[in-house]
Amino acid sequence: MKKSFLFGFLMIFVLFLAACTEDEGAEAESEDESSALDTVVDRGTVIAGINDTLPGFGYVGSDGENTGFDIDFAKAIAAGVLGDAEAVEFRPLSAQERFTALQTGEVDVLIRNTTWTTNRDTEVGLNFAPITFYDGQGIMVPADSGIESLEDLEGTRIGVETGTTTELNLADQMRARGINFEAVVFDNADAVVAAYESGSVDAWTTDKSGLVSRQSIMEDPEAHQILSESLSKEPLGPSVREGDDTWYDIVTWITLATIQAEEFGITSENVDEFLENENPEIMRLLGTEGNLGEQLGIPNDFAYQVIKQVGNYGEIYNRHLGPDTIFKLDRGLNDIYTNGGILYSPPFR
Ligand SMILES: N[C@@H](CCC(=O)N[C@@H](CS)C(=O)NCC(=O)O)C(=O)O
Repeated sequence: MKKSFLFGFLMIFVLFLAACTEDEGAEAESEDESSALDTVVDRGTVIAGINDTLPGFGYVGSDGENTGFDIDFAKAIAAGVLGDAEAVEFRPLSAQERFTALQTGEVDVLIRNTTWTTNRDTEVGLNFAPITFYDGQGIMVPADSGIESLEDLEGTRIGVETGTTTELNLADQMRARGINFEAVVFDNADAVVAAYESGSVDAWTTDKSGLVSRQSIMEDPEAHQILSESLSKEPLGPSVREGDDTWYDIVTWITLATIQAEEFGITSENVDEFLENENPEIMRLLGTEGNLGEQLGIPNDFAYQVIKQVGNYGEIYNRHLGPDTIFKLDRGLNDIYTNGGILYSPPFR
């Protein structure tokens, strides 16, 4: 009697558990249903939140087109998902606007010198794809100011943009070193730089990439110097809305495809020859064997399209920041791990 009661109770419990599991499955499905992937495919374009004030990273070129390192990663997503690197709509966003634009669905992806931090990953509701640029915060001062270190900034006014990690790091670092200064806060990069160039602030600070970039369009670039000290780690990369695993995986693996292609020596120039290659790892990457693209929900040749239309990581880097550009930025950490950097793709399998 007791046994059958126990059995009956267990059965009800098991059914209850199954119902719960089904509910979770349904929830996961409905999350998938609202994936940015469907929106992007229906619309026929990717909407990318970008910067249009940072030469080399995200800028409007002389032809009126958005161009730069970050812009190419947005194009890579369009190439991988839609087979057309030009199928991107660019939405320029200031530091303050960027997270709301992603949260509200105004943009599908944010690719705009944005630092991966805990708070952005949690409370702000973002998910970060792999880091595309390892950076650090720096400070720019007039070359003839005599300022050589952070300690020399005692009693100065320093310009900084609101809504950035820059603002927070500056406060942290100066407090930790007991340096008194006045932070003068602006809500866009042009305003900070204008204040600095007019002399109403003594120095200004942002990611070193941002300093180098903006220096290139200053009236007299030689008249300024970037202090050698770094105030922080600024790992920059694409981000998407939390809760959309499908889209997150797509943006992640498209970004990684550029890194893996560079490691394999596959470029936009030679990728067609690699279609005949019989190395299984290369075949899986290019989609000539296996179905990794289909597993992601995008065409199987996604990596081929990314490499062919946009290039591998090194090509993207060199096109905008490398030795043939005004920036001539050393690869440093932003090199493949086999070449002294820390770019490393998990396996395509
Ligand atoms: N990486 C930092 C800073 C990014 C940032 O937004 N920097 C400013 C200063 S250069 C910028 O790009 N502003 C562009 C603009 O306001 O147009 C972060 O994610 O908070």
